[in-house]
Amino acid sequence: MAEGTAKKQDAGADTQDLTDGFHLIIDALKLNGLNTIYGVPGIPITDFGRMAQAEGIRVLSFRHEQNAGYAAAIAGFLTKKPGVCLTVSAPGFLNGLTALAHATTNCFPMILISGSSEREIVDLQQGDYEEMDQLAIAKPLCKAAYRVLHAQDIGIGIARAIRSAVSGRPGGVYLDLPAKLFGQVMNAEAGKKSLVKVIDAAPAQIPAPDAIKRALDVLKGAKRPLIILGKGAAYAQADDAIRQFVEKSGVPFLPMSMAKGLLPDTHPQCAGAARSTVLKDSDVVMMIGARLNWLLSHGKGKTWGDAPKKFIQVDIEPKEMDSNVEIVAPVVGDIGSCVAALLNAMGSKWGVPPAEWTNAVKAKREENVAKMAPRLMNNNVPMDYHGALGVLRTIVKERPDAILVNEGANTLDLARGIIDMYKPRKRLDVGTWGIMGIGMGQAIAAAVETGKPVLAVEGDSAFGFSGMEVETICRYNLPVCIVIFNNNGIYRGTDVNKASSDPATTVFVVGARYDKMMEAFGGVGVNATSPDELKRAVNAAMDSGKPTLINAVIDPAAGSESGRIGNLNPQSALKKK
Ligand code: ADP
Ligand code: TPW
Ligand code: MG
Repeated sequence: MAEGTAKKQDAGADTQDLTDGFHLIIDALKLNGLNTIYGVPGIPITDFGRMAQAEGIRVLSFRHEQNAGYAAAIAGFLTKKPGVCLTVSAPGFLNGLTALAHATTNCFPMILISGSSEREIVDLQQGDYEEMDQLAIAKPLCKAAYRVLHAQDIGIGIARAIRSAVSGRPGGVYLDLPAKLFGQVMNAEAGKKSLVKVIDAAPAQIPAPDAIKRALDVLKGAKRPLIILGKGAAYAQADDAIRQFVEKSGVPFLPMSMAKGLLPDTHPQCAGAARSTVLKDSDVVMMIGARLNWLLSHGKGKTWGDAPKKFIQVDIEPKEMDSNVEIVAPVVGDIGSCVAALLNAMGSKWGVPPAEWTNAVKAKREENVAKMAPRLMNNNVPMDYHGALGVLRTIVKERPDAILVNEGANTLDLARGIIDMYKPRKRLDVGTWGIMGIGMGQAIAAAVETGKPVLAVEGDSAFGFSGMEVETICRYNLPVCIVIFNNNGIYRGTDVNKASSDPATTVFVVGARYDKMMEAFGGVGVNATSPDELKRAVNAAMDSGKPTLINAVIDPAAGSESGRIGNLNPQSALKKK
């Protein structure tokens, strides 16, 4: 009997090998190398999860679909294969939908598979169990949405979902599987034939030679060039070519948050510590897998200074060009192919940028690094952000293979600036939307997909959005060390409500002990009040690989409103008037 098939006795004497929707979905996923599912069980997908596990798929059960979805999204970023999230109908689907929208926004390939109720009842709005027209709701939030009604279409449905997620600009795909589909039976042989192994799911997109020449001409003419590497460049897994290109060009580079480590932050050309200078003073900027969105002030305004600028953009999405400012040299293609073509066309006589510029960038960078150094070595109790992050910075330097997950406001902005990264795709964070709540989902997927130890540096508020997943981390015994920067609240723990006895909207229970949460599930909990205690606890956790949560007590007055983006608060516009 073929794998994944059920033998059924006909009423007559002859027997026929049959398969069903359950097994066809499992076989289709496995055939395409999708061997991990992140989800939450329930009607109508409980048995599917059990069967998938029995058939060798790793099925990780979460406590909330949103966290499973964030896990799937980041699995997509890390592996270039769609991360799969599995949910029940209506409420489970909606819980997973935030993560699907997040994946689409961040250009991560992901497939949200949700069970759904009876089509006939949903469409007549007759009030089925968890009734909802999920396909219609998912559509505006993802790249593509499909529904499979018949077992013989499962192979095609999953193939379409995979292609849509990973080809071109990657993103989220919704796959709607009505309850009835799972139990549909069909001939096993015909079922096997109906499955599709997707060939070349993300075909190379070769840039036009003219576009390459135009880009290099602009770059060559620059007096003060800058390369900005974004998370699309990290996603592309063209690490060697990118490094060669940057080094051969001699151009200072600025990594966006999740592109840190593509080249080490300590690389002589890294301009991370001279960010405002290079954005303001550069005359030609080449973006590789980075968008000119709010994170880069849309390519204009004070951040970019008065000097006229020319932009070169390397991206797989043609519509991205000119989205915010004019792009004088668009290079459309996949980053691996584009960077290879650039390298090739540079030839052997490529000159480096004027020393006046590269020396100015270097001087600014050294000045800023020197200014920061003493603050990172402070031993204040209670700890401030710099004292605590100084310790974590050294730990990451000593353990460059570890994956850093990071969310919060001050906890995010300061950690991003202070903790140097040394290898590609080791820094995972809040992404394009600045989402709180990605932490535990990302930590779990990072551990599962890479097998490397994970250090999650979390604001106390940020952690709260996905905190219950510490049970998941303990249940699967994952090598995750969570450090909570506990400043008693959002941005600061010092706000006072003068109008009533209710606490202010941004403060939490004073002196909370998040470490006890971890102990409740058999993990290691530590309360750390000094940089020394923090260092010892993190090192012990990283050495042992035991699930650990460290409650790092941070001075509640140390942070600032909204971290580095306080200027985006509407109130700050009023104050300026
Ligand atoms: P960051 O937030 O790091 O600045 P963004 O998410 O804004 O990065 O931009 C990533 C860009 O990378 C997107 O415009 C996306 O189309 C592009 N991209 C993603 N993968 C590839 C790839 N393989 N080749 C080319 N471009 C890619
Ligand atoms: C899904 C708004 C941005 S940052 C933040 C919130 C609630 C928490 C900051 O406090 P934290 O960090 O984590 O304790 P720190 O070090 O400054 O004290 N809901 C979502 N996403 C966002 N971004 C918010 C709310 C927000
Ligand atoms: Mg906080």
